[in-house]
Amino acid sequence: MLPVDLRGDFPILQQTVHGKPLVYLDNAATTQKPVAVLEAIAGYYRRDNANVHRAIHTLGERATARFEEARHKVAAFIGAPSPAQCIFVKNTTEAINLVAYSYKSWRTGDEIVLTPIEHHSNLVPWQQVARRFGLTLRFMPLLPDGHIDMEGYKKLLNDRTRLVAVTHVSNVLGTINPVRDIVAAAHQVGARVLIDGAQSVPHMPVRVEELDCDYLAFSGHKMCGPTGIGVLYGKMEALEELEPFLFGGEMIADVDLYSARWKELPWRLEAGTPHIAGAIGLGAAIDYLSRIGMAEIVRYEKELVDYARPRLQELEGLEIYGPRGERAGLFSFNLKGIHPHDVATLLDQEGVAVRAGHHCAQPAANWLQVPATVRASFYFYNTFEEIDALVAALGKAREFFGHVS
Ligand code: C6P
Repeated sequence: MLPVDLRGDFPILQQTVHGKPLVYLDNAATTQKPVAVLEAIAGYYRRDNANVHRAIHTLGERATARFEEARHKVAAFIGAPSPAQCIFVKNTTEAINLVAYSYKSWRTGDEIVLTPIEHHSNLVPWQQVARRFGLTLRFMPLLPDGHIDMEGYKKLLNDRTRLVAVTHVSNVLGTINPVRDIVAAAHQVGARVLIDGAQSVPHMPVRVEELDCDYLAFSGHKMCGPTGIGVLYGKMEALEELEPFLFGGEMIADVDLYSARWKELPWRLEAGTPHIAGAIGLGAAIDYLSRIGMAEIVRYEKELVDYARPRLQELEGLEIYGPRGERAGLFSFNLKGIHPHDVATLLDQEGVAVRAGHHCAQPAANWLQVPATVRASFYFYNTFEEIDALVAALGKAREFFGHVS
């Protein structure tokens, strides 16, 4: 258990759905927001709302200070040496696209190494640049449980490998990839490494200097922050390799009629008015998570996984995908003979919110050789009772479709 009951911090969790207490198990899609985050956003709009980095007046100075303070919090949270290395973007998707479109030194024949189960956000941008610049995509082999075959991965690396882009935690299988080893091997051939941290940064301590990654992308909304704000971290030299692809206000140092010079990092890569309230909300979310402690969150989510696994396994006809051992706080599964969308609809009738589909990772479903799965994903505010409710609702779904043992 967590040492304190945090449920009261989340007003949204105090409701019923179809007459049943809401059991929110769709945290990999997005997480709920504590009062501290809601108040930080409202407080900014009530007291400090102004544009940043331009106004001389008091509100402008306050807004700028709070926005940049949020950047400091982000940097401290992931152990970035400098806040200048943390670029505010919309989300993980934009962070990855920013690297894909801004990287200025692609050479025809360069290779990008991925896993075959990446989220579309860490696949499609690379397909696009590969097409445009004549690059080749290579895919790491996986072991039957979804872990990366590290020997097979290392064999793919060569002097043409320009970038390795890999998810830290799979949003479909819950596998936790050995990113530090992946980075070390890639660096031996001089390749850069981008870590998709969408499903790791919210759930475990992630320290960029320990991982030694060149880029890290993550989203605020998956870690108790608001939607519309995310982060691209980069090593200074890796960010210097990015040529802005959005031009306009905020990113400009000086302009004449025919040319312009950019500001320094991080603003060079943040054209236009940023999501100020979003950054402040993300800062409040980071404060909130830090008060609980990321080590505590990872420990408690492991308890939830250990509690859920045998109970799910006991359900006849339920097949769980992904690793048998350590996994992140999510389970993708199918109930034999029942379409995942039907399962999710029936669970919703019981107040249980899960996701069904390919989870924006269609190649992962192909790899599993299923069209779709049901996914229950946990966060620190979930309880053992909620897992019982999930298991009971799955039992009902099975009975409803006539699969009683
Ligand atoms: N996965 C899910 O339900 P955005 O949408 O940009 O905040 O995050 C994209 C993304 C990138 N990588 C991984 C590993 C992800 O899981 C996600 C988002 C959600 O699985 C929504 S599709």
